[in-house]
Amino acid sequence: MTREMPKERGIDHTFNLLTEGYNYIGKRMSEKDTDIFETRLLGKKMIVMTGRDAAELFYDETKFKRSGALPIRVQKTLFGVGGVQTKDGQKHRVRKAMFMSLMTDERLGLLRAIVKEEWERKGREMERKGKAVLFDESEELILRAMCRWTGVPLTDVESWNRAYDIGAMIDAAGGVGKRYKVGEDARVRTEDWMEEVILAIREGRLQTEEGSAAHVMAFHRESGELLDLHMAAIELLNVIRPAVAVARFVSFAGLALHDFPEWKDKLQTQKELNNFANEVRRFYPFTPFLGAIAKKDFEWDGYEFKEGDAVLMDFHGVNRDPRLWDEPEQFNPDRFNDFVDDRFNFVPQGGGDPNHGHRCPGEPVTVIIIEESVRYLTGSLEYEVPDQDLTINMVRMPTLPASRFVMDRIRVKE
Ligand code: HEM
Ligand code: MYR
Repeated sequence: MTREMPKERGIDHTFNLLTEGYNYIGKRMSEKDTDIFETRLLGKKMIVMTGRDAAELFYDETKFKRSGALPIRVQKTLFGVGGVQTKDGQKHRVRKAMFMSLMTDERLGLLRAIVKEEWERKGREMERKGKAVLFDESEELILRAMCRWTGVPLTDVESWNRAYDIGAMIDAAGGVGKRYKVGEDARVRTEDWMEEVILAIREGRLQTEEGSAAHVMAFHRESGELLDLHMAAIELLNVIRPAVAVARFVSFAGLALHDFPEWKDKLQTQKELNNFANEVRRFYPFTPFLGAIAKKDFEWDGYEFKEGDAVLMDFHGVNRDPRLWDEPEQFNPDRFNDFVDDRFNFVPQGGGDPNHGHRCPGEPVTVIIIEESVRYLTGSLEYEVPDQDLTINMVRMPTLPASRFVMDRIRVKE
């Protein structure tokens, strides 16, 4: 027996999504007491799903594909047109393996050491300034660290502008008008930069370490052929850009230390630091949802899906689902002491297995950057948090504290 899917009435609800942001899906799920509903977004029928089981369904590659799922406006700002995010099947596997090969213990250990060094440099810089904005400083710091780690040359003269451009690409994903245009232009400039780097490596003008992302992207082959220059540039940027996006989590971590100061002294062990980083990824809003397209007709939980149906999976909702999390609205890193990860119940960067599906390959990079930032902020830096607007606008996607977390009277501890 099939059952009827709850429906949102009306011609189109894009306006509601844009004016309700992160709250749009959760509000309707609770109003309708459901894990699934049908609506119309951007003129198309859309099936919206939430919950752990829906996340598992979303990652079933026999049922869903990604090609055709990602709006071109998101590709032209955030992800790049035609990169790994849009591929399916064997093509995706081969491309994805290239990203996974960057994440060895040795390479990740190197990244941690680089991020630590960059924080020491940044601490002195912030001390000289006296007052600084954590979000902006983190974007620049992470870009420096990632350029060292990936083998991309970056001069002191360009680091702030490049970081600004990459930040604009991320920020534009959910923006319209000027915010979108600024991000689109920033992507064009940044892809040109990445193309120059790949070309210089291929022509032997730039030496890079084997195993570094720039080297891997420059020489990766598919069916015997090097990636075309533009695609290699997009994929190299698919390593650097999302790491810069971690600046959002770093400023949320700063906010957490401010709002829940009892944690400052509790972060002694590596495990405590790791729990804290994970709770920051769970608690604060980042990835709202992702889309996919049904590959065939099938039935799930009594509901009928038709080939070509577009679905939207609510990742934000899973991280705060009261069926999965005790008191989800409380910030409590200790919850990760006995948390059992089943790949679909904690999904700040997607779910499933990163080797096969589309789950983010960059979770270890993300966690390392958050951990080392929190270690530095709590262990090596003294600062005050002046009066400012720290509210998180839940309508804006992606969001961050309004003031971007201003710090004052900054001092490096002796
Ligand atoms: C994919 C989030 C950091 C590289 C994804 C996806 C999400 C995500 C939601 C899509 C999952 C899916 O399509 O099923 C984030 C967030 C980050 C972050 C919120 C931190 C702020 C990173 C880092 C890297 C990275 C640091 C690289 C070092 C990628 C790549 C993909 C991806 C290459 C595409 C994977 C694929 O399509 O197979 N990320 N990510 N991400 N992420 Fe991340
Ligand atoms: C990255 O740079 O790849 C990391 C961030 C990926 C998360 C996706 C967040 C999308 C936010 C806006 C989508 C709004 C579409 C209306």
